[in-house]
Amino acid sequence: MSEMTSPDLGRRQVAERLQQGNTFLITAHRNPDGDALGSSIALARIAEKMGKRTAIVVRDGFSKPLHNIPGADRVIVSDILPPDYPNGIDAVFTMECPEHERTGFPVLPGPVVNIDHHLGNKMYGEINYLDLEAPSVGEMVMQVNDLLGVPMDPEMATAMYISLATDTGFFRYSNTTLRAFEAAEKLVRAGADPGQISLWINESVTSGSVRLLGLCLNTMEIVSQGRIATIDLPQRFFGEAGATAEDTEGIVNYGRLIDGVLVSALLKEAEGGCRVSLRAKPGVDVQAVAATFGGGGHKAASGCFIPQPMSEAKKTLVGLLERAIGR
Ligand SMILES: [Mn+2]
Repeated sequence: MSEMTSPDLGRRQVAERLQQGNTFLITAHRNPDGDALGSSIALARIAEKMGKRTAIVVRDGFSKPLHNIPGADRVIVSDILPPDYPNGIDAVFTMECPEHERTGFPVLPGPVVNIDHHLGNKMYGEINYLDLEAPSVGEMVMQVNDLLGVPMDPEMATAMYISLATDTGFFRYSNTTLRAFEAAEKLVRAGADPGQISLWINESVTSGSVRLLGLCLNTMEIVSQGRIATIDLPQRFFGEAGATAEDTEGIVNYGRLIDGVLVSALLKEAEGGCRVSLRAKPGVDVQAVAATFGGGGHKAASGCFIPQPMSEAKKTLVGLLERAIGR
């Protein structure tokens, strides 16, 4: 639990735990994205190739494109952990969760293996493999596998590639480092197909999600001398668009497309307040803003819940964002 824990030590400990245990539970953060799912599926596949038993359980459903990840059909979406939990489980892997609460499950203390690349991770695991430089958690899993030497197959490589591609915005964001390209090279060599994966992820959304995007874009406001874009998603839009909760992926990014906009915020109406997604251009830290409401994420991509009605929450949020931007 020491703050001195280096990624190298964490990686070794994760590899050892996979070798020593037999039955593993893998979970990830609520509203799982491409990295949460890609890293979970890749880890399960590695463990299974080692002859271990695994189950992947996440709290919320996910967007249609992510169902194209080979192995997505084995991800269990459930409000509860398996009935035998924690009996007979040698480790619970929490993928991409800065706090164990982020899983949405009552994860008990004990053999928790925390694998993450988020700033502000609480180091709550028995093993904490935290690598802030990692382009994605799936890339961290790839590095664990490099230690284990399990032969990479195309399915495993595809899950890891999807984690890498989605977390780097398909190799556009500032985490698109040399390390990200080095990982991509390995994964393509192992059978990941970038063109096919892009079709699966970028061009396989539901019609409802595009209609929902249209409704949301019409609400966009650009404030604070063009530096902040806000987008509203009231509950009624779901019915009007024929969309589901899984269809909101990526809407927040549209504000950031605009020249001069430094932060884009999506405010989703929810029970007792709004769920907020924040995306920033380099130089602005939205993680700090999300943290004031108990949320978190990365400097460039964070989320939180504001217990206020939409219009009020927007005012509060814009005030804090203006301070984060400065001037
Ligand atoms: Mn990630």
